[in-house]
Amino acid sequence: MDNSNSNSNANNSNKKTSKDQQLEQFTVDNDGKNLTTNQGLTVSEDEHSLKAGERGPTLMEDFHFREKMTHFDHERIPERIVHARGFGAHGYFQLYESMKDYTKAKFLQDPSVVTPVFVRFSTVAGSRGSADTVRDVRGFATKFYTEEGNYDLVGNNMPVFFVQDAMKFPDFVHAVKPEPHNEIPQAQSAHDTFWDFVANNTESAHMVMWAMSDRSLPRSFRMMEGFGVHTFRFVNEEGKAHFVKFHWKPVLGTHSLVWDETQKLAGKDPDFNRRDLWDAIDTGNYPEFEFGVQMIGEDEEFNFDFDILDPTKIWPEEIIPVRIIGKMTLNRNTDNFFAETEQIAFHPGHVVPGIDFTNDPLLQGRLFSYTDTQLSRLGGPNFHEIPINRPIAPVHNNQRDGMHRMTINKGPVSYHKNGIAGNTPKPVPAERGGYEHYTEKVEGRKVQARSDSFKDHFSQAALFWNSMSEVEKQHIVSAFQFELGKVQRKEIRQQIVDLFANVDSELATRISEGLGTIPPQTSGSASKDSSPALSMMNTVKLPLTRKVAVLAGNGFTDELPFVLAQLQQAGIITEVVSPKLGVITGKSGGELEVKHSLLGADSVLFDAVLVAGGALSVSELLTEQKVLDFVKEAYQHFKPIAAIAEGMNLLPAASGEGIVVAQENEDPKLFGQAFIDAIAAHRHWSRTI
Ligand code: HDE
Repeated sequence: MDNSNSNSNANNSNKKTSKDQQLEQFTVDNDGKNLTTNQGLTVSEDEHSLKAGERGPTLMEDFHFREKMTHFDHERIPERIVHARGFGAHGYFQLYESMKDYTKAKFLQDPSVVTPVFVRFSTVAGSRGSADTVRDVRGFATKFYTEEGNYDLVGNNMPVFFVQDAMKFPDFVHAVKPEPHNEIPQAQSAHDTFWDFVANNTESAHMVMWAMSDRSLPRSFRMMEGFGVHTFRFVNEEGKAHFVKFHWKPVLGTHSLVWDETQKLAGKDPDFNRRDLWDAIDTGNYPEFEFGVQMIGEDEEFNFDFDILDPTKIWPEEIIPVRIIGKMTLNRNTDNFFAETEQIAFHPGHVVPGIDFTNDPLLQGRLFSYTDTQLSRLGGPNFHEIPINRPIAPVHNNQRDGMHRMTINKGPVSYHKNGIAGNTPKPVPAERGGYEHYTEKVEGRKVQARSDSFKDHFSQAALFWNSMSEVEKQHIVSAFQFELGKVQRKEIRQQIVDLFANVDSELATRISEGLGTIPPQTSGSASKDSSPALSMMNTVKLPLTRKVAVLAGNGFTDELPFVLAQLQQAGIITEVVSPKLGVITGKSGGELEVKHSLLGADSVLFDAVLVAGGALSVSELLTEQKVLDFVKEAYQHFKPIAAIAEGMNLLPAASGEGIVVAQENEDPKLFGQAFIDAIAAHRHWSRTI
């Protein structure tokens, strides 16, 4: 496909990074090798255990059997307490412009420097084996392997969070996870304890708006934004600091699935988002994300009507623009899911000189939690030695021993200060690259309290609501209704309706419809502010890598191969779906390989549908009753649908937005282009309203 619009740095896209080279030392290829035990002993038999007689008991002496079984018995490690289900890939990051004026971070100085990265995307609430397409926040964690050590940007696909203080995180997670008495429901917020938490913790209101929006149903990991959420600090060479918020902007734009589709996908392809990422990288359609920063001076801290330390607040992009400073490209799939994606250990406290923290109370708590959790998850304090976690920068210190220690530290010295080793390893002063914490002045009494400036829980929830298009608003209302419909306790449903009246009374009234609740009595937020950047309607729209189901049978007409070539030229993926696998032959003898039988394919697996022309082809398709449902379902999910000539007999509507029909003798090129435009538009919402 044509990647020219997106991959300006094609030279780097297939080059091995320093991290790739480091990992190669640990990579083993068993292909063509002899079978051995873990002690390197070549074995002669791997199917039959050692027995006293062919029908006798297995002998303790069979060390190969015992080793094989013991290893197997211990294959699992605890899954992450949150973000258990994830998917990762390797890549690299490169700057567009030097950020020298703002930060001394080495990887943000020079546009020619290529920094290796590993990214892990995740859902939050579900277990490791849960479905990809559930309604949930997505994790977006990036490890930059910089020359100065690892920098982890451990973000989400939503810019705010449910709670303001880390003290409340275990409570929030307990509420959203399956209920403890029966471990139901899996990977769902649609249950009593989650909504009871929301009803009693009003600081969640803004994040709940995001969670009920289509942002929780990403079409692809490649099509979602990423946010650092907290306010961090950039510190430059002179020691001057700026507050900074981090953003990832997907080159393909931010796009979502629809709710009905996600529920079906959870059964049809629980790995939908994983597969999409894997396939994209595998076929050279490398996912790309631009890196953006919002910055404000230290002296501007109190210039806003929100507290910049409050993680339930955004900095509206219209007030503080996002400056795009670089791009990340993901260009290599993992060799081994467990070794890489499962064992990677992120931590917001992994920083480099030039990047520092703020007193955001959620961030402060995270700085404790992440190392702590790895201790039990990865079995001890040496998880930094696991290949995927190793920095490419050298590691020298006096930390020693512990479970699974791999490094063989030489010599008698393991303490500082020392005379024997000339007082090495030695600290390096900040002027020469040693990390120095920002010397922020702090004063105050020890209190367990929250600043009054954190107490506005509704204005930005209203800002979000006000910024939505009518379609997005309707989806939010439906999401609330679905979720609350699953809540058994009536009083919780009522509390939520009353709570969201503080955000917007129209929103609360609409939620209330059909829930058996009393419509809200209060009048709603006074805020009428909006931020166009929050609406996904204003995102980038491209047809690239969209997947089209091509419904065709034997006897398809000549326009089809022509249009397929045109779509492929535009970077669109086309897959033929037919009653039977194998090859189908067109009217003029051309052949097409069938990728899916109708039995194994479903419209939810595709972004658009194209029905071939030809009376024979259409009648063959109609031998499978399912074909009509296939097209109808795509229509109901607002997807672009195109048909060539007789193919239109399969469409549920002859015309309308996102329906493209090629009449006989029409120039197929014009038809193809109209379909490409319809695919780029993603969905055709006028079908709802
Ligand atoms: Fe996390 N979070 N989190 N989180 N988080 C974890 O660390 C935690 C928060 C995020 O792909 C855990 O290694 C606390 C916000 C991602 O491996 C754990 C608080 C944001 C991932 C943990 C938060 C995140 C995690 C579980 C509130 C967006 C997956 C396993 C104070 C900015 C990383 C692990 C991966 C994972 C704690 C809130 C993002 C338990 C205490 C806000 C993307 O340490």
